[in-house]
Amino acid sequence: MAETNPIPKEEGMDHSLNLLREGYTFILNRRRGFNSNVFETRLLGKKAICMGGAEAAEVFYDESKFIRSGAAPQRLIETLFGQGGVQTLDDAAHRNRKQMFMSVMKPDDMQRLRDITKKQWDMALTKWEQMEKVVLYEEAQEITTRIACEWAGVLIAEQDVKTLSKDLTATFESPAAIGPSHWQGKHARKELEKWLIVLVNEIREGKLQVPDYTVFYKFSWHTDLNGDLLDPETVAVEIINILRPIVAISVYIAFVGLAVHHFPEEAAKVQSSDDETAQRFIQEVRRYYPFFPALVAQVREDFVWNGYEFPKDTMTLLDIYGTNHDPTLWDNPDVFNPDRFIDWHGSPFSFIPQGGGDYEMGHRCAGEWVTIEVMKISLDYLANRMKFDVPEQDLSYSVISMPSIPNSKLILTNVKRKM
Ligand code: HEM
Ligand code: MYR
Repeated sequence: MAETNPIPKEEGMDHSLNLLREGYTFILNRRRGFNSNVFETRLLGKKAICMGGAEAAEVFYDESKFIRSGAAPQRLIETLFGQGGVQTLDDAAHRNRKQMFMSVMKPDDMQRLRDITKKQWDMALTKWEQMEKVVLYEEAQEITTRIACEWAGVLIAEQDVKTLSKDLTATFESPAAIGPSHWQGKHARKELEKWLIVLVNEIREGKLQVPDYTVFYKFSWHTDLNGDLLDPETVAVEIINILRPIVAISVYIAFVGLAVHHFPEEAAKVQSSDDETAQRFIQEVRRYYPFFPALVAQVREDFVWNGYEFPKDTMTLLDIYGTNHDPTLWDNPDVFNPDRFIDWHGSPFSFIPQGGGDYEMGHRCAGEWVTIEVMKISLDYLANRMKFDVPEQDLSYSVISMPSIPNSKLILTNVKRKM
């Protein structure tokens, strides 16, 4: 039997309030305090192991050690994930479902996405030229709602775009909120599921026709390990797992706008014709700004790692923000420097804004390529295809509220297309 040491432990009954007070920095603060990448605390009334760094991420993604079913807190399921969604599955059931997601992420799908995204940005820019002020985060929610629906094959009437956009936004703004904002997210999810269940039934009854390459078609006709269609509730949950995160890219679009404004010399390096400069800028936005704070899993069976005992069923959190700001992995992690990605030789576990490891086998974000494509086009518009002023406003963003969004939501004035 390997020798074991106790995991450094934070004393006290429960630290959920500290998590709310410290937000993205909760795990990193304690990793520094204990001088350890692993520590134990209590969250949501339960013992929790928290860890961060590339080695910890690799263990976290080892399927023989951690499972996802039963791991996510109810408030996350009721807003962000949905009941029975891919995030909560393990093993063969997870792989079957994940394959459904990856089947809509092929090169042709990415080309369609790029075309739709450019069209939507062009239309938005034409509209913005007529507006006195543009609130970028809010406008981006509408752009991404339109992109999401068109790309996924979910038809939506013009007059419903705003409501849909607000409902999808509520599902990712509300998981960590308390009171009315949290209830709004739960309510929005229920409404979205009701709407989509009707549409899925209509497709299956032949009352609705959609192209066979779309998310809507493929998910509606996907079969599980037994060869059965998914129940309409689950299809609705999984279509929302496409629509919601595409709208969540609006948070990153606001941060791209902020980065273009705060780091003009870096933005000047980004040329429309040069994909690599855009790619580096986008990677640095995803590393530098806070978005997804941490992942949750549960220990599958007792195991020992680095001399620490992980008892079966223990809730375990992986520090996403802190791994992307880990000084042992990144030089000057708090400096915005896209050039760090020139000849970058990181592992799939050191740069993890959207999770780590493998797409098909593990839980790594199915939409990472979608996110990067939409962000690159958004960057091209913000850095190369338009001019605007950024009037006096509160551009700060909190590392406490999750998700973090610039306080002013980024107001632009005098928007003009660059010829
Ligand atoms: C999973 C982040 C956009 C679809 C994840 C995970 C993270 C993440 C951290 C969890 C990885 C894990 O559990 O190990 C983000 C961020 C996004 C984004 C920050 C920026 C907006 C997208 C987009 C889509 C998408 C655009 C779809 C078009 C998914 C799905 C999963 C997932 C389906 C579950 C994968 C699984 O459990 O196997 N995402 N994501 N995400 N994401 Fe994203
Ligand atoms: C998505 O919609 O799937 C992508 C973006 C979601 C960001 C949500 C950020 C707040 C979530 C708090 C989770 C706390 C986990 C311990």
